[in-house]
This record gives sequence, C-alpha cells and structure tokens, in this order.
Amino acid sequence: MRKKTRLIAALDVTDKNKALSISKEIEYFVDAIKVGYPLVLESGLGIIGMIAEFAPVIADFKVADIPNTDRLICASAFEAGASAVIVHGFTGRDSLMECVNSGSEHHGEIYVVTEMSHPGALDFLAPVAHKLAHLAVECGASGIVAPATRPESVRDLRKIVGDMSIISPGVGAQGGSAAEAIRAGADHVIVGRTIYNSKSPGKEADKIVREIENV
Ligand code: OMP
Repeated sequence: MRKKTRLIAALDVTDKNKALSISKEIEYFVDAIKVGYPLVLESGLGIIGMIAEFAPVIADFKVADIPNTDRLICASAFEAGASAVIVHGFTGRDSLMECVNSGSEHHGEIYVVTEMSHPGALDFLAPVAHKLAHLAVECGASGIVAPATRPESVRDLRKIVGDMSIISPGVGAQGGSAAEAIRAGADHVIVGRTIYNSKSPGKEADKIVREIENV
C-alpha cells in the first residue's frame, strides 16, 4: 500500500448507512478502510464495493482454512472490490501460498497476521510471531499485521520483514499510540473505535494523521 496519510480506518460498525456516511467523512484522511465480519455479515458482501468508492478496502476476514477454502474466500473478497485481504499464517505454508496466489491473480494484496494486539495474543501467537513473519516473507505476502500495543514487537518484526509493509492495529481503544507504532517501524496504523465512535470521525482521523506527521 502506498504511504500517504499512513492511517487505515477500521470500520467495525454494523449499520450500512452509518458505514457509508463515516466513509464519506474520513475518505480524505485515510489510505484505506478496513472492513470485517461485523459489517459484512450485517450488510452483505456488496458493502465492500460501496466503500471502495471512497477508499481502497482491506477485507479483514482473517482467512484461516485449508488451501481450497482460503482460495474461495480470497477470490470472493477481491471480486467484491477489496484491494487487500487479511489472512492468518498459522494454517501453514500451503494455505498461505493459496492466498498469496489469489492476491496475484486479482492484483490485490495479502496481509498476514503475526502477533495480535490483544492480551490473549501472548497465549499462543506471540511465541510464534517471528516464524509467522518469516513465512509471510517466504510466501511473498504484501505485508504483515503487527501490534501497536507492543511497539517492541513491531520493532523486532520489522527486522525480519525488511521493507515489507507493516500495518499496525491497537491504537487508541486498545491503548497503543499511533506515534509510537510508526516510530517502531509500522508503515500504517489501523484505528477503529476512536474514529467511528467519535462524534466527528473526520476530525478524529485528522488528529491522528497530524500525530503521525509529527513523528
Ligand atoms: P479498535 O481497537 O477499535 O481500534 O479496532 C482495531 C481493529 O483492528 C479491529 O478491526 C480489529 O479486528 C483489528 N485487529 C486488531 O485489533 N488486532 C490485531 O492483532 C489484528 C487486527 C486486524 O487484523 O486488523
């Protein structure tokens, strides 16, 4: 993903009209809008194409299945208008390769989850985060997802992935700081509730962009 504002908004609202009105309000401030199960399950897959009118859409489906099922899910997301899909890597090389191949076929990007941002990530994911990052590199993914709640992990993972893109959630509601995540090596921060629960999502997004610009 090209760096411009370095902000990705996560739109985990469930109401279609609210999603569209927030998208319109924030389009100027974001490089992409991430949508996932909360919005797509409530509004239908067509919402991806509607939001893509405002900004490139990252479909956060955390794809984690056998290769054939992964291929079908990624194809649906790309064909609906997504520019990128977030997938898991713990299902292994064959599954991840299928996602990466789907990305190439559809001229889209694949981001691989490494260490997640919530406390429970320390139970299973954190100990294998480095392996997941290596796998992402070896399979030719576009980038990884790494936790703004633990900038030290972003810094470590950056050493493994080189100049591959790092997108980093956990800013605001989960306690992470946009500036610290960027300083630690993230290319983009992902911000959800702080923006979409704000009375003025555009102003909130603008504030985060200014914080990033001052790093
Ligand atoms: P807020 O916590 O509301 O800012 O939202 C964060 C967004 O990033 C949500 O859509 C999460 O599903 C997503 N996310 C994480 O919070 N942590 C992760 O480790 C990975 C993701 C993700 O893959 O986007």
